[in-house]
Amino acid sequence: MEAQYIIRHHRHQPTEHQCSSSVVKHIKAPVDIVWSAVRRFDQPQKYKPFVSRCIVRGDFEIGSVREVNVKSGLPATTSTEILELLDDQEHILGFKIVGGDHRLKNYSSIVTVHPEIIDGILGALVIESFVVDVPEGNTQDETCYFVNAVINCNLKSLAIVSESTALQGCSHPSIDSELSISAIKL
Ligand code: A8S
Repeated sequence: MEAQYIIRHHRHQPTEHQCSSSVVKHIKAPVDIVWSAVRRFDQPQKYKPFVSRCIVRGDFEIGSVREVNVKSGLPATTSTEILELLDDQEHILGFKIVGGDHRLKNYSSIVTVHPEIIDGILGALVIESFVVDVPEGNTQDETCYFVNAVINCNLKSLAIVSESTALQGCSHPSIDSELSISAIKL
């Protein structure tokens, strides 16, 4: 299934001086909850742990541009990003990095969210792929390693945010009493 989604939605054509890869994450929350976080092009800080601030020009339609500030400690301070694709039916978001103070030139990424059953519950399969220039002085492997690490952190955090939202929406009496029992034990 994963391979088919990748073939269908995540086809990048890297040139010789680019690298391309994809990261997959299984999340125990319904697609709608995961997608509602992913689609907010104006609020990447809701789940991306390295983003400190984001300002958007435009009405978050295709062509909207966001100015992202990243937290200190990274080889970057700002990033200018343009929304290229937003499909609420198929749950696809695509953006490109068009500027900023960092080393990722010609970065383009696609995120898709698909329904999936995980341990018998309704979950989501998230796939994020990218293509980017290999910066001067770095190898293809180093570049992929760096970007994959950033995306892995983003998707781990997306899972935490979505799974906690999914749990909040489920107020089952037996769960509530179990929670109060564990509170007493503490
Ligand atoms: C994303 C993906 C990436 C963001 C990278 C790869 C970035 O925001 C960080 C460090 C950098 O060196 C480049 O979906 C840049 O946000 C965390 C500032 C672009």
